Amino acid sequence: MVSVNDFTSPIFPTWCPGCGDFGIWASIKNALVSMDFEPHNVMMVYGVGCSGNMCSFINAYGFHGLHGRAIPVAEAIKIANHEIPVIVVGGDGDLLGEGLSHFITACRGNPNITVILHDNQVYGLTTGQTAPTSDKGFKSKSTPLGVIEVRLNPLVTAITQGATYVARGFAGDPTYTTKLIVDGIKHEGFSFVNVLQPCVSFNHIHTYPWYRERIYKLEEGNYTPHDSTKAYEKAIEWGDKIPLGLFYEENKDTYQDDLPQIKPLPLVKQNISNIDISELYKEFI
Ligand SMILES: Cc1ncc(C[n+]2csc(CCOP(=O)(O)OP(=O)(O)O)c2C)c(N)n1
Ligand code: SF4
Ligand SMILES: [Mg+2]
Repeated sequence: MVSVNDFTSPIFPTWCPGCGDFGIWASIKNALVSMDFEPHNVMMVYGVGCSGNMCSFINAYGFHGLHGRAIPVAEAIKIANHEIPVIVVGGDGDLLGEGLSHFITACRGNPNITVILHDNQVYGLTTGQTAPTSDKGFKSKSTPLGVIEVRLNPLVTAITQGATYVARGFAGDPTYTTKLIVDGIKHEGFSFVNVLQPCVSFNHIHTYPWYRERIYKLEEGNYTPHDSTKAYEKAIEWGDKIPLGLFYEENKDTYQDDLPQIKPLPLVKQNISNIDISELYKEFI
């Protein structure tokens, strides 16, 4: 039996005390344990940021690449071996700024991977610049007079671009976030879990108490997550009331399902010892 300790690396996190990343860290480890995965059969891919630094704090296979490029790496890993779970961890700057086109492409393609987004509405690691999810008017080092653009809504983007599992958790409620992550990993297709994450150092508006006064769970009402129009209506709710939970889910073929080359066996298990590339090689000499 695996335990949380199996997924905990010897390096204690360097995050600021009280950072919401601790709650997401706990949620991810609890999810992996509850699904009975082992560190050697899970693949984690990280963006660059405070969020991505989790690469050093989780004991599992990990890839810490370039800012904004975690999703294409994860998709390639899934194509190479579609038998292992592939999980992306990244920030709002990483996944929705530098990496936005990859995020949209993944929503459209439905690769069977899970993306967990630390939504703190700032660039934490680089000490507090505006992120795509910052509210209009948010003052930061990079926008001292306030952000001019309207906020990018990650849930709306995911729902309207075809993502097949779209959920929102809160870093201050790791038990609930764990459940959303587990269900996301179980989902066959692209699963997206946006996690509201207080950044105690650089976002003094969206604090734990600010969220606690506003959040409620979708399942407490009469909500079913299979209608994209209703999901959109819930996804734009932001202010006095902020919904958490599963906004949308649907089943359709995954990117991997549409690749005949990997149908019989994962790519990594295919025998390549008697493939003759000499004819192909001649084209390059
Ligand atoms: C190509 C590139 N551009 C910019 C940077 C600098 N950089 C490092 S982390 C970061 C932003 C991190 O913000 P976010 O993705 O929201 O993660 P957080 O730290 O908030 O978890 C930036 C701009 C970089 N490393 N690489
Ligand atoms: S800067 Fe913000 S996001 Fe980064 S570790 Fe500190 S509190 Fe967390
Ligand atoms: Mg951020």
